[in-house]
Amino acid sequence: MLHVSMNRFSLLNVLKKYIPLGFFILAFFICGCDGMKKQQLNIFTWSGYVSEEIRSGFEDEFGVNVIVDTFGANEDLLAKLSAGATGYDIIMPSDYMVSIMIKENLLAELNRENIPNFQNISPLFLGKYYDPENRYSVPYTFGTAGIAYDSSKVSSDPESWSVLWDEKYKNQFSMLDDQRETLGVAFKLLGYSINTTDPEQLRQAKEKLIEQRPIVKQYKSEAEELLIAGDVIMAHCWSGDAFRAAAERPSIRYVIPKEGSSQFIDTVCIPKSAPHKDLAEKFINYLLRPEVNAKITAFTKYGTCVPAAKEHLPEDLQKHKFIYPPAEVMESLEWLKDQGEFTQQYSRAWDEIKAK
Ligand code: SPD
Repeated sequence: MLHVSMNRFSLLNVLKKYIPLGFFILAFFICGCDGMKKQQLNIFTWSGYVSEEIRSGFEDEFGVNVIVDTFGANEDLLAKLSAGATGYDIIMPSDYMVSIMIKENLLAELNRENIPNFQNISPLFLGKYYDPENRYSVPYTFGTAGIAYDSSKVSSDPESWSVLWDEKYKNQFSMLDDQRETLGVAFKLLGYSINTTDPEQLRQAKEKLIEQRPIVKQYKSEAEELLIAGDVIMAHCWSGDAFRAAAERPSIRYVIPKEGSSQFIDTVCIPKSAPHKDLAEKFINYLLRPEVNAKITAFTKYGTCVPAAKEHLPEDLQKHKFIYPPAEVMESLEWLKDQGEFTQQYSRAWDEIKAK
């Protein structure tokens, strides 16, 4: 009996001692876990643009989670942000879309003090028309649009955009699912600027693409997937994606047709609505480290805007012709520009083409 009551006594003492600790642990799990939860960086970018190595490298070093979501055209990115999407910390619009987003008040100003590696960027890629003081954007990569083709299946090397109207290739090629780029092909074929705002020239380009519609296998921005799978033997394609496809299928070549084409700089920006702006600036600074930036080029196969990154790249990637076309080809390239109100007319024409 005595033994039992002593046990009760000591049990009571134990409870008195540990109940407050139990409450503390419970409270910690209920209230504290949120504070302990890893921060999350949400990236909205082009497919094939942020590798697993870049993603996990940042996660491990900064103790955060990184989520990557993708889009296939600048207009899709704009539509999502304009519709009120607020979760993204990092977005990657191209040149002309940066100027549209600045006008629409969708971008946050970058605090350069948090991005000391900004100094690693070549001045060649700074101060461009779309963001003259780079207050909102840093360059990520650069490239061109052209035709990727499987040289083992396409009888002669394409020289002109007109090959994409050749009935012989019916259902064997794809076009970019991108209104400015694809209208740009028709403008160039007709001898116009890709930035024309002449309604008659736009009408002709629209008719040209409507005429082409029945022989197009697919409109797809991720053309490298179709080329690698052998679903198409030719594709209107961006240079890095053609390069990635060629790495998998060595018979794939890339050409910029004689009529000329578009060139672009894709950038890194922070939306005004970003939930984690500080973390986003850390990420931008990380991307601008030469050794990290070299990994971007090695993965995306687009050009680097950080000259010191080249020291970390194999010689082939430092001067490959897919990335660095010869001077005479460069002269035939145009930058897509924000054409203000006329953009609606491009969109209307594009919708009509796609609806056919
Ligand atoms: N797979 C990555 C594709 C990136 C293409 N950016 C193109 C911009 C065109 N204006």
